[in-house]
Parts: sequence; C-alpha cells; structure tokens
Amino acid sequence: MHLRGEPLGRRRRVVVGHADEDYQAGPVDAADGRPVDADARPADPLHHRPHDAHGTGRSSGRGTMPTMPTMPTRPASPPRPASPPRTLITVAPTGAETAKAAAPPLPVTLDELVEAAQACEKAGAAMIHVHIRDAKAQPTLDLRRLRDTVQALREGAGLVIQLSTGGAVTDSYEDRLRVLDAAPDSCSLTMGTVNFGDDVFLNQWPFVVELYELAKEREVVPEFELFDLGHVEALRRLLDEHGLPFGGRVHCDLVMGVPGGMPGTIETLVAAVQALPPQVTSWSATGVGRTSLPVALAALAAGGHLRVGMEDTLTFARGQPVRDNAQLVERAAQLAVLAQRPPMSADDARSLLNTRKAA
Ligand code: KMH
Ligand code: ZN
Repeated sequence: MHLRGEPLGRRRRVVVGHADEDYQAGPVDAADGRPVDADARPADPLHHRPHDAHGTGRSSGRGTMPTMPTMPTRPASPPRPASPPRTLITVAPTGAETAKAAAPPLPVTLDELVEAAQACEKAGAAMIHVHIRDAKAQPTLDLRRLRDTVQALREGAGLVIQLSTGGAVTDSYEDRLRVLDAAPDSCSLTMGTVNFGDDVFLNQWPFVVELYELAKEREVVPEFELFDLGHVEALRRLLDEHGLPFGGRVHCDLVMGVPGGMPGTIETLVAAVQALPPQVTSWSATGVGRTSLPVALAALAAGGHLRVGMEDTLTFARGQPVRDNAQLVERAAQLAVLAQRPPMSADDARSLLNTRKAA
C-alpha cells in the first residue's frame, strides 16, 4: 500500500510499505559452495531458521562433524547444494489506497490485473497479493468479484494467489472474513491494529484469532503482516496459543514505512527479524515509498524474501514514476540475482509455503 496519490473517498491517503522474504540457508561462497558463515554460524535469529538450500523450510541437515581423537579439526564442508537458494518475490500490484487517476498504470480492472500478473510472473514474481476494485475503480471486497478474480488469475497465470483480508481501512470484519470464501491459496493476516496515516487499520485480537482459525479450516495459508514490533509479539502469542497454520509453515511479511507503523530502516528490520518467534520458517519485507529499496536490500542481506509493487511504491527513482508493476519486479529480481539468491518459481513458492494442492 503506498499512497501519495489522490485520496479515495473522504480520507487522506496513507503511504504504506511492505517487504518480503525469508530464506535462511545463508549465502553460498561461489568458489567452493560452502555457506560463507559455515565456520562460525552464530546462534542468531537472522540465521537460525530451519531452511534448506532451496528455501523449502526443511532443515539443511548440517550436523556435528566427527573430529580426530588427538587434534581439533575444522568441520568438513557440507555437500554443495544442488541448486542455489532462491528468493520469493511477491508482487502487490494494486492496494486499496491509490486512485487510478493518480497512477494510471495501476491495474484496477480484471483484465489489467491478469495482464500485470502475467508480466510480473515473467519478470520473476512467484506470488501475487491481491486487492480488487469495483466498476468505478474503488476498493471492494465483493465476493463475486473476488471469486472471478481468483478464477481469472488461475487461468491466466501460474502465481500463488494471495487475497488481501486487510482490504481498505473502512472495510468491516465481516467482509474481511468472507474473503476466504473465494478460496485463495493464501491470505494476508495482519497481526494487530496500527495507525495508518490519518486512519486506523483495526485488527483486534478476537478478529485476528477468528480469521486465523477460519484460514485453517479453509486450508488457506496465511501470510502474517507485521506493521510494528508489537505485531511480532502478537504473532508469537497466536502461534503459542493456537498452534501452526494450515500447511505447518509460518511465513510473515514485515510491512515497513507506513506512517504510524515501524519505520523502514535497517535497524528496525534487524530488530524485527531477531524478535521473530521460532516457529517462523520464512519472512519477507516490504518498504513503503522511498523505503522500498533500502528495505529490499536489507532483507536480501539478512536472508529474507521480497515484496514489491504499486500497492507500496509509485516512484521508481527520484522524479520517475513507476512504469508498471513488472518494472518493480524486474528490479527486485536483479537484486536477488546479485545477492546470489535468484527468484524462485511459483512451484517453489508453493513448496515453501506448503499451500493446498490442486483438487
Ligand atoms: N490496505 C490496508 C488498510 C493487507 O492487505 O492485508 C491493509 C493492507 C493489508 O493492505
Ligand atoms: Zn495489501
């Protein structure tokens, strides 16, 4: 969610951001295939997540190596991974806050959304975070439109489909719960209330729990949206009191730089990642507005995944409006390649998140 454009309705727009990733196998030294920190991997949340080299969430199997009886030895190198670790790139193409008039490339019709999904998949995205608009390009949670959207995206693209249950700040809990009736692969699930520019994005605990239990029942994999450090603690409480989500993996997204939420700084990202509960198997980060690039770079450096898109970012560079969502995905993919964790496919993402298998 971004927001610098023309207000929708009577409220002033906000600027929200996201970032994603996770993967926690650690970068690999191209010279010998060993993780660069193989000799001194710290007991550090930035590195301790149970992931294998493919980012599937399974343990790498590195164990205690045998030592010679009389002299200490360095641990032997683990086997070279069959393929490099990968980055999950999620695209959030539309959001609920930006007006079409303020950003003409914003996809607001179904055709525009499917076209954006196809272009972004080609550019390296594996998952799409979806907000839809009505015939007047206003945000809506209309169930029939949501179902049509899921069907059109399944037919037109291969991306993992994540429907937003956050909607717009004006949407009711009832409408937000009904989103799951559209049977997405994944849904966003915000872990608490947060100031949102001049507005409040309300997520009281009973609603969070109800949405979580409903997602389990419907076999929808939640992506936990963390806008603040307090949301990280709420996630810990949710997992401790209500167990693991459908699929058994715990993927969350740090949404940084929303006015009223945690800032999109490297220090905050590191603090949030260090505070993640042990059940978390992957994380991504999103930086809103001008925090988009620094948050993406920090997330990659910390072993995380990426979320980008016009929901969060409308300016590509100083004075240069975003051309379209694919442009943001292309840049994220380039950064991931540079970090030696190239973009993962949608099938890889389905494995990472352990989404429901097709019927
Ligand atoms: N539009 C924001 C009020 C989500 O998608 O789950 C909420 C949001 C989070 O964008
Ligand atoms: Zn959203």
